[in-house]
Amino acid sequence: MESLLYPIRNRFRDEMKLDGLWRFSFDREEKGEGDGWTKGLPKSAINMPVPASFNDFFTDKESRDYCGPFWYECDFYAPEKQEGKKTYIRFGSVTHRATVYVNGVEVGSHEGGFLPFVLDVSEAVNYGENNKLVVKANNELDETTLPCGNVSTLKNGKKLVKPYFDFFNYAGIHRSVWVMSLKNEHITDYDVVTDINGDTAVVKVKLVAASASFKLKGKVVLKDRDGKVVADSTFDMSDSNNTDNTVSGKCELTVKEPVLWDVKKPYLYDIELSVIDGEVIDSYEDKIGIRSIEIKGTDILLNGKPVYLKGFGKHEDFDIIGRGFNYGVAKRDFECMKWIGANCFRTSHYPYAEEWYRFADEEGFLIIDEVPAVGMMRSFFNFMDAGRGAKYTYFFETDTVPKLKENHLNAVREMIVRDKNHPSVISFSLFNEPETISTFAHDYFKDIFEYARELDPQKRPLTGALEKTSAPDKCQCYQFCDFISLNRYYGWYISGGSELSDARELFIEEMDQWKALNLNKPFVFTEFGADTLATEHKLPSVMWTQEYQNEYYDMNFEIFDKYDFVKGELTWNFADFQTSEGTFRVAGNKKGVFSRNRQPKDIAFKLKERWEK
Ligand code: GCB
Repeated sequence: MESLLYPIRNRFRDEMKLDGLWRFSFDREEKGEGDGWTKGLPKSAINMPVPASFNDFFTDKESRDYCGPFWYECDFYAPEKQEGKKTYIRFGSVTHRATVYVNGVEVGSHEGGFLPFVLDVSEAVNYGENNKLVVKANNELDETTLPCGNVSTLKNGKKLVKPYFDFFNYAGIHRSVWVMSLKNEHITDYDVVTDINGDTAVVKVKLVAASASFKLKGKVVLKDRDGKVVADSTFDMSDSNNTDNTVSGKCELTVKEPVLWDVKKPYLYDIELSVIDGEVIDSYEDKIGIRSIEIKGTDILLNGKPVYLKGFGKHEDFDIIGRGFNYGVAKRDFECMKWIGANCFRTSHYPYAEEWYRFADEEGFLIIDEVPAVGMMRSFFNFMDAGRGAKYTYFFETDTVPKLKENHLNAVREMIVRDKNHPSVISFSLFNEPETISTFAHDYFKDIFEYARELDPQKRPLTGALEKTSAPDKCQCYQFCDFISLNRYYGWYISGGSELSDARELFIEEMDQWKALNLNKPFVFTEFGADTLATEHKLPSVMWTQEYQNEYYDMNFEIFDKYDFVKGELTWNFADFQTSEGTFRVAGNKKGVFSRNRQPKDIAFKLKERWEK
């Protein structure tokens, strides 16, 4: 795998963002290749902003709901001085898959729409000239893709994507694209693990470089916020990994009286990593936090102290730009989360743009980082069907499972490699609401969890979000989780409105069953919420009004507070968001605490009061 390090620029490294206006064509007849689009799009191509989803720019349904292949193109200049070095193109994400061409030469492809990929284009680039970059993307889903879904064909021949999940299937180049120039021998990766012992911390660093030479030395320097060196080490890069032509080395840095990274007190150290062959030949700079995260009994301990998770399940979702990353939207979201007293969010239901994690490191937020394993249940309304007790045990019994699992393992690997060094990331979530009650699901997830445990250098707690059918007496997968994550909608999908008192009884019944299992693990509510129209008020309340959202939350808080093993509440959802259309969705999912344009509903003030206590 190529390096997933976030691009930076320094004495040895160059990067150029290709964000801006690209050219774009739908490929309705799937004739792009035949017509030579790999070398450049036809004159009829239109303008398309990058990063963004293409869907909501259009004023016609056919374009918004387009399903199939679509193409992007841009030009970039490769300076002559970069010749002889390595040139890479790095995509933050292309949803859901992409094949990339430079000057008509295919340089690689990637499956999965929520994680970065990096392609070596050194041989395909013309230096001292303009180069044509073409991307063939595709947004179709099936039961092997992450997330899962399928494609149906209407009587008029049009394809329509059918997600098995409750968010709009936005597509496009959603995150920044970079051209990077690196030296032939360069740093490809590093891991950092911090052990805290009284007033000393040991920072263990593993450094990896693309090189065939065992003579290289590695060097790590750690500086505090004022730029003062607090520890450094020079060491041999003598471990080789022949499968990917890299060498690596390790060191341990002792930091006396470290300032720990903490919630809302996010102290970050500068880390400078270098490789030396007589002289420094490459370096990489980043920021790290010294902190510990562990589960002890029913507690989640951050730096040895219990922490209660308060916050949200979110989406990357906004008006017009869809799922495209935008710094302004992210900034507003962090300001809203700070205002309300939250300390945590789950990247439901896919890993977000890297900038979110860098932001959270700086702002002192905790992240449960989720892989795009959503829709692993053959149902468009699993949130509804679950309440009705429908049967799903066939999902993991089909011949599509080996491919699904391969994609799932790949996404887990890419997510952990990308996000492992962020102090904000306190847990990896490996699924959202799959079928978990069959032995097939058990065997499937056992392997997924083992793989993630082995990969994460920090050995963070692992979890997965369980829906209602994953009941205490039926679920065969909760034991893989270090803390149990429940998505529950008592008072919404189950006994809503005037039946809220029944919902309360049923909720208590289930919680008593979990309690009786004596798992000695923390429980976190990773979803609970009620659809609420920001325009609606009614006394007495009915479902969908702001008054009902308040009553629903009051009932849920009463239950959370009753069980001392409940160690977190992440409401569904931070903000209203776009979904597929249907009788259960009023132009989207309206469970937001904030509206889609990030203004508070009444419930926001109740949460603020509770969370600030
Ligand atoms: C769920 C899903 C989430 C939905 C939510 C809802 O259980 O995990 O993706 O949006 O319910 O609002 O129904």
